[in-house]
Amino acid sequence: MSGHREEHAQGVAATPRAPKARLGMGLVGPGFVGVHHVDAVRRLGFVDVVAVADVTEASAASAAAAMHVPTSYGSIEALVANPAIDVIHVTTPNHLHAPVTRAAIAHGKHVISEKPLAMSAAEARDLVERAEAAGIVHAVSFNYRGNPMVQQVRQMVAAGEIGPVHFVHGAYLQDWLIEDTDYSWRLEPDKGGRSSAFADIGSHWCDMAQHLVGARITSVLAELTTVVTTRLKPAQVQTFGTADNQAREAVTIESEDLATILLRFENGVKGSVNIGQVCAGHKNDFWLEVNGRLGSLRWRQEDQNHVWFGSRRTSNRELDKDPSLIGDAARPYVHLPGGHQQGWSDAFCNVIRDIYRYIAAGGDATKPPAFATFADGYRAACIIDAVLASHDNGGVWTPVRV
Ligand code: SOE
Repeated sequence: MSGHREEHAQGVAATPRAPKARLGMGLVGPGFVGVHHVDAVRRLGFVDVVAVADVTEASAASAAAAMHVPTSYGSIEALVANPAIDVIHVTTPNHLHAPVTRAAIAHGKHVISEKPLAMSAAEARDLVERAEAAGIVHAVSFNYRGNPMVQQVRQMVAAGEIGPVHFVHGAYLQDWLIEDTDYSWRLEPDKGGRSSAFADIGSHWCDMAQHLVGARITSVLAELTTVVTTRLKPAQVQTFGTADNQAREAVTIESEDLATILLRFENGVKGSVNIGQVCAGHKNDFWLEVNGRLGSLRWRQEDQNHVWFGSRRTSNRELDKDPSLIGDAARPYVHLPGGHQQGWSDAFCNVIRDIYRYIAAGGDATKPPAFATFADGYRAACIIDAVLASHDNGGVWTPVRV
C-alpha cells in the first residue's frame, strides 16, 4: 500500500459561506447520544444550543429542561425553520434520519447525522445529492475517528511505518442485548433498518478500518445470526436500559445480534471482523489491528490512550497518548499531558470541534480527516446493503455497489 488516497474529497460543501464567529445548534431526538451532542458543542465555547425537538411537546420540553436548553418543539418543522439555528444534529432512531435531514437541507441548515445515515444505500445517496446541491456542510458521527491514538495509527500507516499493509482484523463486541428482557428500537426493522448490530456498531468498525488503511472495502462475505430470537418488549423502550418491572410483550426478532464478516479492500488488503451485542462481559469492546510487513498496530477503545506496536525484529511496545511523543497529525486531538486519560466524550468532542470549526470558517478550509461526511455515510450504507445481500444469498462474496 502506498499511503492514503485523498479521502472522500467530494463529500464536502461545494458552496463556501461567509465565516461566522458564533453558531446556533438545534437537536432532533434527545435520547442517549443526543445528550452527548449537546455536551460536545457546549465545550466548544462558540456554539449556542438553541432548541431541542422530540416527538411530543411534553417530551421535548422535559429534555430541554434537563439539558438547560431555552426552546423546545414537538415538531421537526418548527425546529428547522428557526433562523437562529445554523446546524441541526439528527440523533433520532434510524428511520427518521432521512426525513429530518431532508427537512434541514431544505431550510439550508448544515447537518450532523448519527450513523447509519439512512435506512438504505439508495436513501443515503439521495441525501448526499441533496446536501451537495444545497451547498451545506454535512457530517456523519463516526465519532471514534476523533481519538488521538486512532489518528496516530492512521498517520503511522500512511507514513509507511509498518510497511505495506496486508491484513486488518478485529471486533466490536457489546453485551447490552444478551438478556431476552433487553430491548431497543434498533431491533425493529421499520425503525432501525434490516440490520441491527452490524448497522449500529459494525458501521463504526468498517469506517475505522477504511480510515486507517486509506482504502475502501470493495467486497464482503457475511454470516448473520440472531441469537436471541424472542424478546420481552417493555412498554417503555430505552437504549442501555436495566431490568425493571414493566409490563412486557413477547416479540420475534429477525435482525442480527451477531455477525462474522470477511472483507476485501480495493488495494488488496484482506480483513475480518466479528460484531456482536450478545457477548457477555464486553461493554464497548471495539478493537482493530492493522498488520504490515514491518509491524502491527492495534487500538482498543476500552484502553484508548494506548496503541500496541508489534514487531518481529524488536520488542513489542506500547505507544502512549503523550503530546510530547505523539505525531503531528494526532497532537490536535490531545488535550491533556501524558498519564492524564482521555475518554469517549473527548474523542466525540474532537470530531464535533473539527466539524464546527470547518463550518465557522465558511466551508472554505481544508476538511480535517477525522470529520466524516455524508459520502462516508453513504459508503457505510452500501457496505450494510452488501452484508445483508451476502447473508441472504447463503454467505457468498458480494461486491459493495456504489
Ligand atoms: C449502542 O450500541 C451504541 O450506543 C452505539 O449506537 C454507538 O454508536 C456506540 O458508540 C456505543 O454503542
